[in-house]
Amino acid sequence: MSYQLYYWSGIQGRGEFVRLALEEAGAEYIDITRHEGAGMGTGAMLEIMNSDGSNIPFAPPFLKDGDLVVSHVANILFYLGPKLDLAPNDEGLRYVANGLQLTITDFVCEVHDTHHPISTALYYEDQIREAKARSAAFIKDRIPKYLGYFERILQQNPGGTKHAVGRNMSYVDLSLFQLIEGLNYAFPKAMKGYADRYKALASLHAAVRSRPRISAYLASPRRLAFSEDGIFRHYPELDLAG
Ligand SMILES: N[C@@H](CCC(=O)N[C@@H](CS)C(=O)NCC(=O)O)C(=O)O
Repeated sequence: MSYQLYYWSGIQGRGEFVRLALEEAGAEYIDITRHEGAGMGTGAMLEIMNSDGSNIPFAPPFLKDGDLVVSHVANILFYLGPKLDLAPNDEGLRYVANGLQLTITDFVCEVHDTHHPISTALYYEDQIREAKARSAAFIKDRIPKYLGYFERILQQNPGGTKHAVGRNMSYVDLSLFQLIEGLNYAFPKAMKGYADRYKALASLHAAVRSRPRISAYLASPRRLAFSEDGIFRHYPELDLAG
């Protein structure tokens, strides 16, 4: 039976981290809100979130596998990783992978806060002054701290510098690819020359991009373009040289 992915339609958003894993594995899945009909569409997603069940997600993305509903990107990938052969075999390393993914979750949250530093209930246009201040600090301190950390993780991986954890590709590598893609889109000035500063990360990004299933996915209509409705948004006034 195919996995059911629930996420806001029309954007990559946080759902993309899950999508990349499903695509790399060639897994059967349905992006529920991108389809119409019985049990499909945004209505079906909201129905689950508003239902009387005891396991209802606070926010998308969430995944349904049969009757099981799994929410939060890192938790979904922790669940899917072994099933899709995108997690280390070693149990201890699976927790390492989860720790890295949770760090990615934190980073994504900070990316979101560059354009919505005050409230998600307000428009970007109503918080531009704060967004500029937040983005300047993000570019100066947070991008180098997070990318420096992930670079060290790759450089110091006993399994080799090609992967974040273990000897093989995992969902963490796919998520790091998406992070770099998103940052390049949102902050091209800040990211200029990043490949010289973060060599292992840049190699990982190129390697993931050229994987057959990923490159086919990126060229397909399933891969939506980045936009100013998603997590990674390009507002030129927020982008500064790093
Ligand atoms: N920690 C969650 C965050 C989920 C999340 O913030 N989802 C957003 C869309 S990307 C949302 O719909 N949030 C609704 C809200 O916070 O009220 C994850 O990593 O999946």
